[in-house]
Amino acid sequence: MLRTFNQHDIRNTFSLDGWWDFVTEKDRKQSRVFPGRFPRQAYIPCAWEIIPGLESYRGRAWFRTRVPGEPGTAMRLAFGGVSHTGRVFVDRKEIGSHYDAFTPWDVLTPECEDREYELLVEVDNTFGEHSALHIGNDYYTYGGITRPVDVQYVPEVYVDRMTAVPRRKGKTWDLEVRIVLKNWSEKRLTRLVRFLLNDQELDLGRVTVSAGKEREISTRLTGLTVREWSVENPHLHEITALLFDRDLAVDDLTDRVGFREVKVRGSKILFNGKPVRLRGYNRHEDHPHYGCAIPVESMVRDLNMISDLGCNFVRTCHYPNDQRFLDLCDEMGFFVWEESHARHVDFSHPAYRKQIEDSTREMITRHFNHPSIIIWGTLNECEAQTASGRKEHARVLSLMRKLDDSRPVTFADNTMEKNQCAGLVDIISWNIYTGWYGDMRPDQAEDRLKEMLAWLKSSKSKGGKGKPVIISEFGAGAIYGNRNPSRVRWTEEYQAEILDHALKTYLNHPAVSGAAIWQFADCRVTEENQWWFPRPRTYNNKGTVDEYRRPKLCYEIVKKRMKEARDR
Ligand code: ADA
Repeated sequence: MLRTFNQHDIRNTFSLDGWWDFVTEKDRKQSRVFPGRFPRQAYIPCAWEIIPGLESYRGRAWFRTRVPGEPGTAMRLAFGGVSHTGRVFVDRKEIGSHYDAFTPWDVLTPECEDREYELLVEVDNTFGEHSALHIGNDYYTYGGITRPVDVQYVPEVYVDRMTAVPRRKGKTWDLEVRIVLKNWSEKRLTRLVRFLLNDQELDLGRVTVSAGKEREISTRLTGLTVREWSVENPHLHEITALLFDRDLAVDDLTDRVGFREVKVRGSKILFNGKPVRLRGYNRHEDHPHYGCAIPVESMVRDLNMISDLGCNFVRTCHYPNDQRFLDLCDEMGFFVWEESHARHVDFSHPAYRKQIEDSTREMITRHFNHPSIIIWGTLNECEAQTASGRKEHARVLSLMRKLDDSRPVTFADNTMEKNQCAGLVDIISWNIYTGWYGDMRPDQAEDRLKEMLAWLKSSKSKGGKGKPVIISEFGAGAIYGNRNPSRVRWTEEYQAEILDHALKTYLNHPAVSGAAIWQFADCRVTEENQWWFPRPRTYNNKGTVDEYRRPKLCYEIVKKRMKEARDR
């Protein structure tokens, strides 16, 4: 399933997760366009790197299954994520493709017949001129159909998506709702639309959608007295859009909302009107048993550990996450900073502009309703120190605000005093590695913070003054099991020392609204980008736990400092 809850009672859907035929390009014998033989199978969702012999395979591969058609409907294939490019063929006819592993997408086969269809997906995880966001990086780009796949049978006019914005009005709430209908037929059709919130049902009237087009309708519920969402009490409300053709209910879409509001006021981040302090982690979607295709049970394990560590916050570095992870954050009560897919990307790459726009638009459009998401981020450690870089940051940040005016936006910066973009964001976010990078000692975390706060207050920050500050990354590397009283680099002792100084500084400083440790678990990196300093084991070893989630020495220190801050 694409989500942790059922989204359709009327629409006929089922999961395509499970065994698919599988062949890599290098295993293919024939040179015909489509593979004829599939020597093995893969269990979807899967990263092919978990298949012995393919641990480091970077190339193309094909997946095949069969899906039955349902007469009078269109077959909508909904992918949670394919890494990193998928091309979909139904009966050997290409019906769509998508770049970027980290956002959901779908393709449609109209006018289904009562028979079986062959579904082929060509997957590509190569780097090059075609890929600006998936590049050699300090995380690994896996290959495969790495998130769940559903097949859905949709009528001529169906509900494509729905967004709901809660607006706090004193003691009551308004809910701004937008519903987008799509018409795949060649006829102009009219349907009756109804909207449900809990037991309240609203008739939104008759809506006409032109052939092959989409149509947005909106409504606003006012004066609602509802249970709010918070990390302590993560109460969720179901919302449903219903479509009727005359008296017959023909389609539906259910999602969930949490009544909460996040705003920036002066140097504070306000959550439901009160200042909030974020304490938590950067977390990659990475595990040696699954690659990036992490099963929901393993996500729960990670979040249980992050909660055990006394944290309330997760940054989905550096890309949109699997929606089931976001559902869990909604259900368990975590604040989330979700970001569009970019780390150290090259703004001059020919494919960059379209790909970052698509990643940002798809992330916000499809992940809009998660109450846990309180911050949208983008462009991690990109070119923020030049005039052209500032223009690009302004472009992406304004796209985010256009898509959603209800959440603050930011980017994690490491250009520090050279940053030209502090005036563009709602929240200032710094990646600071005192004691690990540069020549400052671990006990100089406060000195370095003071330097940066002084810069922020000065005119040199070009409009950054007075904004909330999050320390979006800090930490150090340690190889699990490497214990040595010498406390040299890569020992667990040195990592713990750096984290202890950093946490005592960042969790208690009145000018800091949030702190996210880099990082929760060790993660695999790509061999291709080891030029500037080789990562031991070809892993980023800054996890508080290693890749198997085995706690390092710093675990108990982090837990102590986080809980002190929580209970203050
Ligand atoms: C940067 C970057 C992270 C990671 C980190 C590190 O801050 O944002 O993705 O590479 O450095 O481990 O050095």
